[in-house]
Amino acid sequence: MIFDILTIFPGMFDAPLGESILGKARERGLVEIRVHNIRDHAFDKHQMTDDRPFGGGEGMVMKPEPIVAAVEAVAGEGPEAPVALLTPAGRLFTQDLAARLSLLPRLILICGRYEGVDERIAEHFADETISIGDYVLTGGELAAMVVVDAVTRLIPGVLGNASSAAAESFTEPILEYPQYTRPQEFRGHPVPDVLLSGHHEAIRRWRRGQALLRTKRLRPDLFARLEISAEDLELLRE
Ligand code: 6GU
Repeated sequence: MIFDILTIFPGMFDAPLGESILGKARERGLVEIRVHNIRDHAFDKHQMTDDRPFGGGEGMVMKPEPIVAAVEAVAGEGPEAPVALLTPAGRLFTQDLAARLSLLPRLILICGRYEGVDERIAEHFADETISIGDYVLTGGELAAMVVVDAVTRLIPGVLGNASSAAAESFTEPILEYPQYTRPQEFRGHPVPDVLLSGHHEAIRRWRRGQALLRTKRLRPDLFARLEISAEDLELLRE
């Protein structure tokens, strides 16, 4: 899969996408991440990429022409690709959307700055708007990295297993169960006995119960969407 990232801060992408699983996936050719400077497509002598908002108000707004020029310049360099604008005013990024995006041959991501991007980009030139959560970042760059990370780990081969988690259309909306490793006791805090018992069935049930309880407490919104089995009910009562 190819990611084309359009940004006025290309330097932000230098280090973070070269390490660990993402770095390996790139080395192995499973993903290609290309970063493009929107400023290279600015047309005036000062290479302006933003301007004052029509109607007045605080902050600056990203101009449409350099963004569209950048999209058009990269569009030809590879397979057909949808264009997503990263903005806090976008559609919420979920595991579901990550799974759908991971099936694409290529994705073009436009990083907006937080004050805003001329609305004609979202309206007429982007196929999708994406926000990564209900908080405000200074720009879409970190959000783009989040999207690249979450999508890349779903590409077959990236996590070592050849089969695709993304191909499975359904991911259960539940939080992970707690994990422990050595030492068996750390500063007076022991690992739960059941994990040392060797009883695989008891461990499975304990993990399921912990995941259910944790989801119920911390994420009632997810818990409400869970399909609760008879065993789940039993585990929740314990
Ligand atoms: Cl995509 N951009 C900005 N600036 N802030 C955000 C965001 C995006 N998603 C959540 N907060």
